[in-house]
Amino acid sequence: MTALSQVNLAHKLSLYFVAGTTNCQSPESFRDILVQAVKGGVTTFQYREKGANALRGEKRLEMAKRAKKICRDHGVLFIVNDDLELMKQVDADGLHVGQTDGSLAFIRKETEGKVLGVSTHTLAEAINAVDHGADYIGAGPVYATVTKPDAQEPVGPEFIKMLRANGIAVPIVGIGGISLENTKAVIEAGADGAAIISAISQAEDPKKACRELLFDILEAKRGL
Ligand code: TZP
Ligand code: MG
Repeated sequence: MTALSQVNLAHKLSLYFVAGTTNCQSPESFRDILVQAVKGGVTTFQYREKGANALRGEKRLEMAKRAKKICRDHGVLFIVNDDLELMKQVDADGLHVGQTDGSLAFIRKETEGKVLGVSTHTLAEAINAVDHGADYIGAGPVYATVTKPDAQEPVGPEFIKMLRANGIAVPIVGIGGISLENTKAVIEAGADGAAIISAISQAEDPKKACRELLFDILEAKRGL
């Protein structure tokens, strides 16, 4: 990735909404919330379909296509979680994987020309992700979260500061328990963006929540 495209990616990751239908009341409300979120200023969206009632097969493919269209219509980067085949089928902008989603060397090869994000919880994982060509890394959970039942211990914003101090230069998004209460602290610690599920998907007014989150994120990025 060139220096210029890395700068663009860092900007594009500013307000990073993550969701699937199971984070919303129904598939219909998922679509509705995604539309509200992109109207509210989300810059990246990750389609993450997880859990017992997650859509599978054709339904999942159809929903991914719809989500991609909503994103494209609003200039929002569209990333698929975990599922390399789905990423290819819908020609998403990129893929996001965790530490147990397969060989990074293989995944990097299969995602050539796409944005690749990797979740990390330790410095060693972050270095390994960068060495394998990750375009950005997810760092977290920053704060305690109830959204991911198997989430590890929170690392706090200090973790992001530590990654920067140790030379991790690729764009970083913080994830886990991020809300209006703490989003500035995540950016001030050195993150380029905040990845959020519940503070958007469970918000009374997702569009307003996104506007407020983005305002705080951009202010923190400008050092205000
Ligand atoms: N990875 C680490 S924490 C988390 C994921 C997917 C869940 C984030 O959800 P929320 O609701 O924004 O805490
Ligand atoms: Mg995963």
